[in-house]
Amino acid sequence: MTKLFISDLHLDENRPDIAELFLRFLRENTKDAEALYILGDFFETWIGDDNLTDFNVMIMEALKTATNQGLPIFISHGNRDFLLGKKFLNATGCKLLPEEYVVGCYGTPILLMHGDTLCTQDRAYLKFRKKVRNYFVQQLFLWKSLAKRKKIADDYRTKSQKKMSTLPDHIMDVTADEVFNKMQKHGVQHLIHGHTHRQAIHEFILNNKPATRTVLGAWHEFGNALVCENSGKRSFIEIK
Ligand code: LP5
Ligand code: MN
Repeated sequence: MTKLFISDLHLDENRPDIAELFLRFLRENTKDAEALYILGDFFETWIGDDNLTDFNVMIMEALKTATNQGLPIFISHGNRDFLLGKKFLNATGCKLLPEEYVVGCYGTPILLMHGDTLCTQDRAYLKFRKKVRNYFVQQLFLWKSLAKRKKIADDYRTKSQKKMSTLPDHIMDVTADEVFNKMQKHGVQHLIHGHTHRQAIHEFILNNKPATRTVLGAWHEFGNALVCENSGKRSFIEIK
């Protein structure tokens, strides 16, 4: 038995190749899995559950087929798709994870997060995040037409891309102190997150005991997933 973890697929109709990888992953890599965890930024952007494009419907149907066949799928909000809501969850059978969630992994408690809130040096982003995670700001956005919402999301993306090209690398990475804070808060020795796209398993000492921080990679060129086996082994697989 295994538990699977993926994030940052950034599914987008302009990249049908990534969607194809994901569909293949569902068909071929989930046979022994007792659960799939998607830790945010599954979609490139999500402007509301009513944006039922052919592409979005095709992905939602694939999720529905998988959950119907008995694969529990848990999904967290990322900084691109935090508007995934009840209608999406009802249509797909996916369950929404809270921002910070401790999963029992064959006897080992592991903290799951998207990872954006670990980047505490990125003050401008945290300010932006506070604004767009406000319930009323979101309702105002959702009242707009799909065309207007798409334009706003595209503008955010352009601004974000411009800004990222000027930021030093370390600002966009997690802050070590914040990683320790979150792990201490939840009393865990292990953390899995995405967002930074810097795929790795970092090993360190926390409270005089071995600890790990596993960073899931993005699916820009090929897919990748972390496989946690019931033997305790944790490793990455590539989906090509
Ligand atoms: O996404 P990524 O990884 O490239 O960069 C992130 C941060 N950027 C973002 C923005 C997203 O890319 C785009 C969001 C799309 C949302 C769709 C729904 C819209 C709903 C809106 C209302 C409810 O998250 C980036 C980080 C980076 O990670 C590393 O951690 O640095 O942060 C930013 O770039 C944010 C800037 O610092 C501030 C942006 C200010 C935008 C100003 C307003 C634009 C006005 C346009 C509207 C008319
Ligand atoms: Mn992200």
